[in-house]
Amino acid sequence: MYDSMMLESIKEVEKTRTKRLNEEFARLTADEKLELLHNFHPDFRDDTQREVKIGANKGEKIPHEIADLLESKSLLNPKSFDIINAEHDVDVLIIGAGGAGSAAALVAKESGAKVLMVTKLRHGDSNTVMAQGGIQAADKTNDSPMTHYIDVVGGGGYTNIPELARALTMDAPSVIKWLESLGCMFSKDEDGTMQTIHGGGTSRKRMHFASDYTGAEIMRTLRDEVQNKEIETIEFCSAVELLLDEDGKCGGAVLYNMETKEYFIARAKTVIIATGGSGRLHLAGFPTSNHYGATADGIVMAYRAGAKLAFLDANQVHPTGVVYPKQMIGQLVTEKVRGIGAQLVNTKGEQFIHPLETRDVVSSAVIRECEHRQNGYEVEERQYAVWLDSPMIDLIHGKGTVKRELPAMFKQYERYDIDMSKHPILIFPTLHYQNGGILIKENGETEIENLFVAGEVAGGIHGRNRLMGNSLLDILVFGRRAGKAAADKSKNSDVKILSLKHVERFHKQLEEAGIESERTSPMLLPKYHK
Ligand code: MEZ
Repeated sequence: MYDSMMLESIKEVEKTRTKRLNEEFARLTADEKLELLHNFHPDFRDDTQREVKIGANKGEKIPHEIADLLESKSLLNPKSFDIINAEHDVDVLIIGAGGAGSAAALVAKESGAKVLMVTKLRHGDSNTVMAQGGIQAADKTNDSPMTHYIDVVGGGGYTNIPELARALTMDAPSVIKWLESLGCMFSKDEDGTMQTIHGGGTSRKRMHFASDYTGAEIMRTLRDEVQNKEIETIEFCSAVELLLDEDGKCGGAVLYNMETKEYFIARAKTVIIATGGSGRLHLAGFPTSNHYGATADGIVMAYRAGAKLAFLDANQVHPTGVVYPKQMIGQLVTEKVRGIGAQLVNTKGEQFIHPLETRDVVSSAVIRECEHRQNGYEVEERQYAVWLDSPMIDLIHGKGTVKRELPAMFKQYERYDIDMSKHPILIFPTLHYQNGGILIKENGETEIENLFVAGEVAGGIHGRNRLMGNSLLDILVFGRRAGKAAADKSKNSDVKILSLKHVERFHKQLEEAGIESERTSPMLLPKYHK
C-alpha cells in the first residue's frame, strides 16, 4: 500500500502520461551512451574494483568481492586430504543443476555418457527460474540469426568473442524447437503462432516467452526430462575443488554434502561446471535478483585449477529492481514491463531515457536521475527510486493486459495492496547478471583439458553487457554444446592419478603474494549473519 507522499508523487507521473503516450522518446547517440556509462555505471567506478594479485588474471581489475574469494584459501587442506577412494566414477560429472547443467546432462546422456549431476540446493534452484521476461531466437520471417548477432554484439559494446556470439545466435531457433519438443509451454496466439516482443537493444521482436515466468517454465521442462531420463542427480551436494592429474587434466571433483557436512570424491572422465552467477556477493553493495546459491563457486574452483577468466569486471545491474515494498527489495521487475509499453519517469513526471535502450545504459540513466540530478523519490534515507509507469500498458493494449501478460508480477504486488495496472511502481537497479566468467570456446571447452563450462559462469559470449533473453538462450546453447563435447571427449579421456597439487601450488602463490587472510572459498552460501 502506498503512503500519502507516494500517492502525491504519483500525481506528477499521471499528469504527463497522456503526453508521453503520444510521443516517441529520442534514443541516445553512441557518444551519449558512452558518456552515461562512464559517469554512472558501477563498472566504471574506481571504488568497485581492484587488481587481483595471483592466478591467470593477475594484474587485471575485478570487483573487490570476487577478488577476495579468488585470493582465499581452499576449504580443504590439500596436503592431508584423502582422495584415493572415489564414491562415484562416471563419464561426465556436471556441477550445478540449473538450466545449463540440466541441458548438458540431457545431451550428454543422449550421447551415451554415464552422467552424474550434483547441485548444492535443489534441482532447479538457479538463476534460470528467476528469469522472467523471455528467451531470444531469430525464428520469424522478418528476422535472421545474423540480425540477432548484430544486436548481441552491439549490445555487448563490440567486445563479445565473435565465435561465441555466432554460436549463440545460430543455435537459437533449434533451441526453441527443442524446448517445444520437450513440452515447454510458450505463450502463443490463438492460431498457434509464437508470441514475440522486443527487449532492450533488439531490432526485431524475437523475445519468446511463457507469460512472465519463462525461466520457471523452461526449468520445469528440463527438470521433468532429467527425471524422465533417470539421470542421477544429487541434491544438497556442492563441489568444493576440482581434481587434476599430473598433466593438468581434470578428472573429477571433491564434493561436499551440505547436510551431513562430509566430503567425498567423484571421479569423472570429463567435468562440466554449470554453477551460475555471483549476485549473492552483492557487488558494490547492490541488492540482487539472484537466487540464494549464486556465490561464484565455479569461478573459484576453476581459477585455482588455472583457468582464465574474462570480462569479470563487467557486471549487469538490471534497471528495474523492486525498491518498495521493502519485503521485495532487489527482486526483478521484468524488462517485459518496458517491452510492452511502460516508461521510466522521475518525480517531476519526466521520462528521462528511452525504456528499451540496452540495460547498462538504462541503469546508468536511473542512477544519474537518482544520485546526480536528485529527481528520484526517497523511499528510505538515501534510498532513491524512480517510477516505472506500468498503468501505461493497459492504456496501450487494453484493460486487463497487465494482469494477463504479467500475472506473476501482478500477484507479487497485489500481496502488498499495490495494483500495478493502476499505479506505477518504484524501482532502482538490482544486481542481476555476471557478464563475464570462465573463458570458453564454442563447445564449452576451457584451457584445462577435460574441463567444460556452460551458463552464467562462462565468459565472453555477451561481452560487457548482455541483452535481455540471451541468458536463457545461452544456458541452453552452451549447455547442450558442452554436454555433447564432454560426452564425446569422455570416450577418449585418459586421466592419470588425481591430486590436489594445484591447490597446494595456489596456496603457495597466496603466500608469495603476501596474502595472509584466513578467508576460505568457495563461499557456497551467502553470509547474511555477522
Ligand atoms: O534475460 C534476462 O535477464 C531476463 C529475461 C530478465 C527479465 O527482465 O525478465
